[in-house]
Amino acid sequence: MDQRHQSHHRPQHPNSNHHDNHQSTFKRDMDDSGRGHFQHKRFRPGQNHHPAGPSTPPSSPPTQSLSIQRQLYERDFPLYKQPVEVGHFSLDSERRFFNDARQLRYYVEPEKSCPNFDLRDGYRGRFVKRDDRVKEKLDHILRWILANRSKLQSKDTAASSSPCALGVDIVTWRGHLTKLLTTPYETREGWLLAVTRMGGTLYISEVETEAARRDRENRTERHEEMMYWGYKFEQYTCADDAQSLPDPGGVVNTNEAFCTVVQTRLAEHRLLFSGEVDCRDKDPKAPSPPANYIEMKTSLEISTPKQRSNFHRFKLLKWWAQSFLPGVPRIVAGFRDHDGVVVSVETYHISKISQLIKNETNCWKPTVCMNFCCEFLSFVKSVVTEDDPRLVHLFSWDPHRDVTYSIHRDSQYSFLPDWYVREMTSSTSRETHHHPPQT
Ligand code: 0WD
Ligand code: CA
Repeated sequence: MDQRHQSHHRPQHPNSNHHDNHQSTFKRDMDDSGRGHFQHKRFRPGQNHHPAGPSTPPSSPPTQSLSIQRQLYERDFPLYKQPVEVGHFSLDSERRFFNDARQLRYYVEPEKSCPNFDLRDGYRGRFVKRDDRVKEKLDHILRWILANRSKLQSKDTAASSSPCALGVDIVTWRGHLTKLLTTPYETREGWLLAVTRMGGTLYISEVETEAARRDRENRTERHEEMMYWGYKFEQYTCADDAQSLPDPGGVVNTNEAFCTVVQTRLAEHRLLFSGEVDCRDKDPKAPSPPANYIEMKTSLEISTPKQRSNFHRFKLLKWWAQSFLPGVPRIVAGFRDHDGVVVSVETYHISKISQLIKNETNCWKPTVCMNFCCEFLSFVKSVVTEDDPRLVHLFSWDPHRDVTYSIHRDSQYSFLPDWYVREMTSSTSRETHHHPPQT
């Protein structure tokens, strides 16, 4: 049973944020007082985890959308705790999961500032491309959670008395959070995020939009090749261990990945997420993870003031958001020409990026990104109150629109695998003497 909510009504009261289980579709007039924003002052996340009961007056309709207007998020930077690495995992050349760091590589600084790396080399004969039609959803993270639950829970019992099984509010990929951070500035690509609550934790997993699927299926040969260039740059600059050198003659296999799992807090939201890490500083005296990690990027060389401005306004926003989230402090960027030859290499320190863009007119602001993400998570918490691994609230956003959602039970969107639900529910009841969810 699918149900779409399209109303743009604003919250009148913090407890009004229940979702409706009737078949009807709401259509209400715009409420000017709310100005399309999920009202921060009227809403106390954390006190709002339960759906409003039948006593809710009919004049308090549920909140059904969230505005992305930037000016609504221009306030103080929210609390964002220093991310702590709680674990990591590796995916091998056949995309098999290992609960270890076997795929972690070591950064080797290029000998020259103009290294002339040919990023096209090997595209035809030494490239194994991951099958991107396969949707892995949160599966690798869930495997990591099952293999490391004791770590997570012991940490939590010490820190709080939360009744939720994992001791975190949100589990997701770093890449999904990056999309949220950049949403107030995104004008081209919308997103779909599926959310399920289980054991008090919200799991957020992306669903490919129709537009993204079309783009993926209709990529030009040039675009396909350019997607390879980023991985080839990593091969020129990363070695398998701290003592060895990169091997540009080897095979590039994009199944391989090393992922960090970090825990942090954004205002009241306790986050657990994983992100792919390209390599680490090879100095054994380097700080501990994630402070020793390095993100590798490639970009077209900058030749005009217009290009520089676009780089600052659009590309640095995405680069900043992606690395800021897990606390990766440095980006090494290879600037290439149109033929895929790297003509210069530059290091960007994440902590200095906001200074770098300050003189740019019409530029993005880190505080807007973080406040929007925080509000979105509060919105999700207020909407997704029912604990059910087969229930999905699908949050949907298109450029120049508000965030809305629809509800799906036992649908194609359900994403928590049976092996995970089974394991989590059985050991929850064993350890905390709660009854297993009635599903
Ligand atoms: O199935 C899906 N819808 C997705 C799966 C979407 C995004 C990611 N993933 C999975 C993959 O398992 C991948 O190993 O997430 C992992 C990476 O997660 P992330 O770190 O949260 O993703 P993101 O920050 O968007 O990307 C980090 C890197 C990329 O580096 P660049 O420098 O291009 O940003 O992960 C790679 C890519 O190298 N990457 C992917 N690898 C496999 N599948 C994918 C993908 N769909 N997207 C980016
Ligand atoms: Ca990268």
